[in-house]
Amino acid sequence: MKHALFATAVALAAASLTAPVSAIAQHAGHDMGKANPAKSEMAKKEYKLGDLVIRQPWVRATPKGAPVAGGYVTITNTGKSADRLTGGTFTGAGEVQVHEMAVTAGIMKMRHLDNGLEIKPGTTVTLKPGSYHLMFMKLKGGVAPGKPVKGSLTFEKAGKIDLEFAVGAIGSKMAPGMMHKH
Ligand SMILES: [Cu+2]
Repeated sequence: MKHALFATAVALAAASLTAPVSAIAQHAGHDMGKANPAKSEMAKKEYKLGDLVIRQPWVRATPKGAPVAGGYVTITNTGKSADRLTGGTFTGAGEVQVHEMAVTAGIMKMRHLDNGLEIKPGTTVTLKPGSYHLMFMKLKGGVAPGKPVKGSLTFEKAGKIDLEFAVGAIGSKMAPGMMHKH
């Protein structure tokens, strides 16, 4: 995954030497522009909590009034023992759950992980669209594109950390500011 993203970045960088900027923007997909708020509005990208490194929390914007939204983040456990992501908070949401999404017999299903998501020592777990995710529920008014939204994550051992979720475009597959894979 990382490798593929890197290759895309290199390809884009190479293309920028010869192609007009508009062609590159088009290649990158129009979602990117929308998903990429002004730099000053970008949320902080890395947080540390005990042995955990928490990177790039983001939330996918929703249509107005949507009751749920998906939240995503990358967590690395640099410690010697496992921890679990059990939940968190999100401004405007009544409840935050940890979900798993998986295809079973050709059907995409979401499952609430009652006991949270294990982060084994020495591993990195990425919550992303189509996979593990945070489900922000009972939303008051959905999630508007634009400014980062305050929230928190809770871990069984490491405890709680306050952070900000950058807001990605409706339907976007990647965190705002990241390259798209083709
Ligand atoms: Cu879900």
